[in-house]
Amino acid sequence: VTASLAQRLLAGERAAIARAIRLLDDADPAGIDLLRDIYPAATQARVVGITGAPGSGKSTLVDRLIEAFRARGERVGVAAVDPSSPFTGGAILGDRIRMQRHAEDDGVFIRSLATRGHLGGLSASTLDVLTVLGAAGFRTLLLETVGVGQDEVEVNRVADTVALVVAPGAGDAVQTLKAGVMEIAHLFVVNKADRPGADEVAREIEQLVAFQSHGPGSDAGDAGTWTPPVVMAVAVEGRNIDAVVVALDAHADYLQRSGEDVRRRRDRARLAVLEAMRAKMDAEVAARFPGALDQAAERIATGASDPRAEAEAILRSLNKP
Ligand SMILES: Nc1nc2c(ncn2[C@@H]2O[C@H](COP(=O)(O)OP(=O)(O)O)[C@@H](O)[C@H]2O)c(=O)[nH]1
Ligand SMILES: [Mg+2]
Repeated sequence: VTASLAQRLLAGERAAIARAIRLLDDADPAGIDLLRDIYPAATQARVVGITGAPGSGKSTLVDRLIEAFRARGERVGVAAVDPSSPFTGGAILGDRIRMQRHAEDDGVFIRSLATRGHLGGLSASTLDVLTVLGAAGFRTLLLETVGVGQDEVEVNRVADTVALVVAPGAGDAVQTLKAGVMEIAHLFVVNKADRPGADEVAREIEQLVAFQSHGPGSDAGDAGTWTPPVVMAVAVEGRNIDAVVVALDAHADYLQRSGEDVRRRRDRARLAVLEAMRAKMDAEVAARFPGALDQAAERIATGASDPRAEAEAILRSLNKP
């Protein structure tokens, strides 16, 4: 008797992981059945978002974090939605060679999501990949996303912990943080601490954190509040990675003590349902009423109708058998 795909996946078999991701990508009905069988196992994983501007050193840091988590025996899954990521072929050759040491490690699975269309945008397929990897026993999932606006807010909804990577010399690095991005971070990594200006960047971030220490990133609970730590690192040399790991673990502890982990898991489930609904509705409208969206758009653009009325009309026709 051959084991089912779900069984092979739950056992962490690499070929089964790749096949599962492909089924879900193709919206194969077998993928939906599979999800039902593997979903409970996936909820055990913790998702760590690594975000920040292109070039700040996210992929280099991810590479070092893989090393650190592997050293203590954890299996690590990586999903990279950064189009400039070495994981996705966008970087210099040296980086890619460095990654290859993980390619032969069964405890590591790296998946690039750059070819998905949206630049860095999280999509249903991102959530699916995290589910598959979590179910396959990768208990720590690193999600690298390029830090441009909306995606950083999205990563906060998907990840349990978000680390924002900032590098000195990025000009308006701290200015960008002030513009609302910093609320989503549970941890700041001032990377490239070998470069001038790193101390100053760290100090400025610490001041900002102190100033708004009761923001959404530091939800009050029975276990008190969380104040995002600021950690300096030199990812390229593997310096101070231990401190980043300590901070990540401290946040995981905080989530558990405060019950925030349950809340975040619920939020993530809600997002997954909405994503699935949207995808299904899109597909159904396109299949059953091709051109309906274009016609609606035309009527709205010419002032003959409005978006709500058109949405209602499309929903009504979808509900007809
Ligand atoms: N000087 C210095 N360079 C680094 C450090 N970390 C990464 N880099 C370099 O910064 C560049 C961008 O790194 P990468 O990890 O691809 O950044 P990403 O776009 O945020 O993923 C690469 O050339 C890295 O080698 C660091 O700590 N110090
Ligand atoms: Mg990258």
